[in-house]
Amino acid sequence: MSDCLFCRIVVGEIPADIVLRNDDVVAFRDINPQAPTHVLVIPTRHFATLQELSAQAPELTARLVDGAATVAADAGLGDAYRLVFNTGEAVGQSVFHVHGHVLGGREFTWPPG
Ligand code: DGP
Repeated sequence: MSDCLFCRIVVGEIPADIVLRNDDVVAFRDINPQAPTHVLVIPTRHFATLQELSAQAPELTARLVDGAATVAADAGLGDAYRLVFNTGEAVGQSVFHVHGHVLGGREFTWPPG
């Protein structure tokens, strides 16, 4: 059994509110939402960080970003959403299976905290 939390969500060992699934990508609602829409988009294959993913599987990186756009469209966000990849513990990455946060449905400020 994998000890990666998000790999276990991919195979259904841990339940999640899944909003999109295909061979390459799974998207599910964040357990601790920071906006009315807060969905995590992950590749079904394990890569720890965005750097690893983009270096080893650039086409999958594109499909992940496309999955985020689909999630945003399905949530009715139009083209107004934020896509965040925390990359590294120092900036807040806590789960080391690459994931994009799709956030929307409220006002956002810049720069982020
Ligand atoms: P990050 O800090 O960028 O690594 O984001 C990890 C996110 O994962 C965080 O927003 C909370 C979310 N999360 C952690 N555990 C679970 C879980 O078991 N289920 C779901 N749906 N989300 C989780």
